[in-house]
Amino acid sequence: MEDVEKQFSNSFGGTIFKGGYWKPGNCQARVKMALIIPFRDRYEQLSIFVHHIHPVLNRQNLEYRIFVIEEAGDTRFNRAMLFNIGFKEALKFDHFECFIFHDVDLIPENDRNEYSCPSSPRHMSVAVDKFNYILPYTNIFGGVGAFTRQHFELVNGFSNKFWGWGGEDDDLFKRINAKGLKLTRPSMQLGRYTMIRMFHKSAQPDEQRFEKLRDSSQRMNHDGLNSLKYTVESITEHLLYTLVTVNLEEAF
Ligand code: BGN
Repeated sequence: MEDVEKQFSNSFGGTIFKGGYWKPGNCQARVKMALIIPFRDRYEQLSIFVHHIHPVLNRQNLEYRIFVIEEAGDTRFNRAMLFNIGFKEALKFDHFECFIFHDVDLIPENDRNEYSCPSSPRHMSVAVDKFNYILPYTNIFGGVGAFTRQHFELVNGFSNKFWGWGGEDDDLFKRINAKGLKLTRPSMQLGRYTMIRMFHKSAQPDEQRFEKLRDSSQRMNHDGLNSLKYTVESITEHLLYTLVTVNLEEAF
């Protein structure tokens, strides 16, 4: 990470970045975007990610800040809750209108896959090398997704009830449908991603995810942004990202 930081302070004349914030110098960006990354113990991937993503976002002339939301303690990983927290904490920093929810291990291959928010929610990582650049199933919403602030609030964010791997993105897909929103996608040429693969132990699957998915639509109005509970341990503005470390309490 230190090497990556050095490289950015040189190549951009030290003008950008504190907390991973940037805005174009020669034009006014239409909206402010918050890029939210759920995180725990994946520093190698994070340094590769920020190394690649900043230049892409700069070339797209976006005004943005990168938030890394780190789950402290030994509670099971809750990707969805970390996204919800990122949404809330980002709004304490600035009036973001656009939110991109991003896994740390996905690198966009095509600069023209826009990191902005279209008029309906967007699944951006449609062609990932790990899945041989095809959609593994039609309703998949994993990897990278974009929402306007208004739409994310409308679906009450993600469910907070998925602990461990799997299902939370499928649940979000159901929320979008239940509110009559339509999921959009870039073409398979634009939405290409490389997954940074490392030898980490993967998270244990949430064994109850199938049952939880069955009552998605009944839960959505009381399980999400409006029932989110967490405590912030620290907020640190690193050069290339804002790190928000939080404690969660496992509850079902
Ligand atoms: C699916 C997972 C998603 C994940 C994709 C891609 C579930 C729920 C039971 C059907 N869904 O199987 O969360 O994004 O794989 O890895 O496990």
